[in-house]
Amino acid sequence: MTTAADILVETLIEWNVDTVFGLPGDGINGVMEALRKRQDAVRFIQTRHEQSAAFMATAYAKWTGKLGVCLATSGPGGTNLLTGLYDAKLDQVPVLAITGMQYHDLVETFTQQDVDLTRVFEDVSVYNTVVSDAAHMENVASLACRTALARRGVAHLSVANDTQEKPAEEEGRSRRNLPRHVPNEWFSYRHEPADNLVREAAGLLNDGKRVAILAGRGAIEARDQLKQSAELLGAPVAKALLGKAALDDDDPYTTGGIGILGTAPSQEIMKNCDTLLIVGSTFPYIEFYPDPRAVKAVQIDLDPQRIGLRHPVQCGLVGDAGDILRRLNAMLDKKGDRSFLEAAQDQMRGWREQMALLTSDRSHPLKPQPVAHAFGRRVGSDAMLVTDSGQNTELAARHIDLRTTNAFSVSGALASMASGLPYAIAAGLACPGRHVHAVVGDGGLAMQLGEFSTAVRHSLPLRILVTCNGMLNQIAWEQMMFLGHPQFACELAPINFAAAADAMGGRGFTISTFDEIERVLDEAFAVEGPVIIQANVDRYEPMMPPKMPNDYAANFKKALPETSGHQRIEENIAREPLLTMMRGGENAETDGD
Ligand SMILES: Cc1ncc(C[n+]2csc(CCOP(=O)(O)OP(=O)(O)O)c2C)c(N)n1
Ligand SMILES: [Mg+2]
Repeated sequence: MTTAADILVETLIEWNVDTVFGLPGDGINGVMEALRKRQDAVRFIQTRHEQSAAFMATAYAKWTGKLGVCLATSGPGGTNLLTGLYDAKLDQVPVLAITGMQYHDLVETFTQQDVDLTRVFEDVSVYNTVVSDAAHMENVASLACRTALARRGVAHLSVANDTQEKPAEEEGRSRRNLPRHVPNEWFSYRHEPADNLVREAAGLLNDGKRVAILAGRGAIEARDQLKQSAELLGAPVAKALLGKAALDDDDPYTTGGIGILGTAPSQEIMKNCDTLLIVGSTFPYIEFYPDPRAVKAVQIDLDPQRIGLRHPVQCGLVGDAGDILRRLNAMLDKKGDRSFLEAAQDQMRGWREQMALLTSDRSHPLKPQPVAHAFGRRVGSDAMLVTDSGQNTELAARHIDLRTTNAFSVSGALASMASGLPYAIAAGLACPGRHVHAVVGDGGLAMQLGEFSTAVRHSLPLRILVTCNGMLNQIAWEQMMFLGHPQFACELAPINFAAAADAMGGRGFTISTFDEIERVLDEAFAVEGPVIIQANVDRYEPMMPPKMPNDYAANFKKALPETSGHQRIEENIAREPLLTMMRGGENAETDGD
C-alpha cells in the first residue's frame, strides 16, 4: 500500500533531495514512517529544535545549491520553524517545509495543537497549501519543490496526520487529475541581457574615471570574471558579507568588507567613486552606498526585482553574473589611470596595519580580536566558515582572512542570532571531508546550545569559537551609538560553554588570557571535532563602524556616563586604532567632507 506520505517522499527523491532536517511528533508521524522506509535514499537528521532544522535546511541549500527540506509536527513544531524559514525567504534560498496538522476532520475545532499553519506560513512562503489526499499529494509535492526552486523561496505543505497515511487509491482521483501530469523535472532557465544593454553598461564603465565595485553573494561563482573586471577597470572591490569569499581577503583588488562591520577603505571608495558596478548584491545599508545624485551605476543581478533597489542605476543587467561579466569584460577598455585603485590599495595597507594593532593586543581582560585572528589563521584553504549575528560577525568579517577556495555563509538579510551552529552543522553534513569553523557569540549560541549534541552525534569536524563577552554586545553599542541611550539589559548571565560541550560528549576548551591563545587553539585543533572553544573576552570592547559618523559619536558621548562600565569603555576606546575610528566623522570634516 502506497500512502500520501510515501508519494511525498518518492517525490523528494525524484527532486534530488538527499537530506531532511526535522523533529518528529504525532502530527507528522505518517511522513516519518515513509522516511523510515526510504532511509536508503534520504537521510533524516533529527534536530533538537525545529528552528535549527529550518536554519539547517536553508544552509544546506546554500552550501549545496540544492533544495533544502525541513519538517515539523503540527502546532508548536510548525511555528518553531518560522525563523529559519524567514532566513530562507530573505536570502532567496529554495526550501521546502513540511508540517503536520490535526486529523483532517478536526481542523479548526480547538483541538490539541490545532494551529492553522497555512495561515501562519502565508507571508513566508511562495507556495503554501494543505494536502487533501494522496492523489493531490502527487501534484502539490512536485509543484512545491518546483516553486521553491523557481522562485528561490519557501514552499510549504501542510498535511493532516490521517491524510499522511491515506492509501493512494484510484477512486480518490478526480477525472481531470491524470496520474503524473505534473512532472518531477526541473526546467531551469537563463536570462541573457540584450547586446545593446551590455554595450551601454560597458560605455558607462569605460567613461568612469573612478569606478568602484560592490560584490555580493551573486559574485561568488563569477569570481574569475569579477577579478578581470576589476583589473580592466582599475576598480577596487568592496565585498558585502555574503560575498566574502568572492575574492581573497588579501587580494590587491579588494578593500574587504563594507558597512558597520566593514573597512574604512571600502567606505572611502564608495564616497569617492564616480561610477559603481554592483555584482550580485543588495547589501542593505543604504548609508554606505555612494551619493546617488553624483554617481552612475550599473547593476548585475539574477533577479530583476532587485535592480536599482539600493542605489539608482543607469543600466541593469539581469542574468548570471559570470556570463554577463564575461560579455562585459570583452567590451571594457583597460583603464590607463590606476590612481583610484592605487589610493585604495594604499589605504588598505594602512587599514590592515591598524587591524594588526588590535589582533596583537596583549592587554587584559583578553580582547576578542587576537583570538578571532589566531582562530582564523588555522582555517585551512579548503575549510568552511560561518558566523552568527553580533560583534562576533564583525570579528569574523574583519579579522579572518578567507580565500576563494573557502566557503563562507551567514544568515544574511535576516541576520538572525542562533543561526551559526545550525549553519555549521549543515556545512559538515553537506560537505564531508571539509573542516567547518564558526565564530559565534555567547548570546546566540545559548539560544540553540542543545544543537551541539547533533554535531556530536554525527562526529562532525566542527570548531566553534564562542566569544564570551557576557553581553549582547552589538546591541549595547547600538543602544549608545544609534540612539544615545545608556546600555540596558544587554548583560548576560555566564554560561560555561566548554563544560556544556563536554557534557554533550564533545570537547570544550577555554581561553582567558593572551598567552593561552596559541596553546589552547593548537590543542583544540588537534581534535577532529566537534569542539567548542570558549574565549572569555572583554565585555567592554566596542563594536564600531570603520569611521564613526558624527551623529553616532555625539549619541555615544551622551549615553556613556550612565552606562555601566563606562570607565573601562573609555580606556578601551583610548587605544589605536579605535581612537581613529571613533574620530572618523571629525576627520571626514577636516578633510573638507
Ligand atoms: C533572533 C535575534 N534576536 C535578536 C537580535 C538582535 N541582535 C543582533 S546582535 C545581538 C547581540 C548578540 O549577542 P551575542 O550573541 O552575545 O553576540 P555579541 O554581539 O556579544 O558578539 C542581538 C540581540 C537578532 N539579530 N536576532
Ligand atoms: Mg556576547
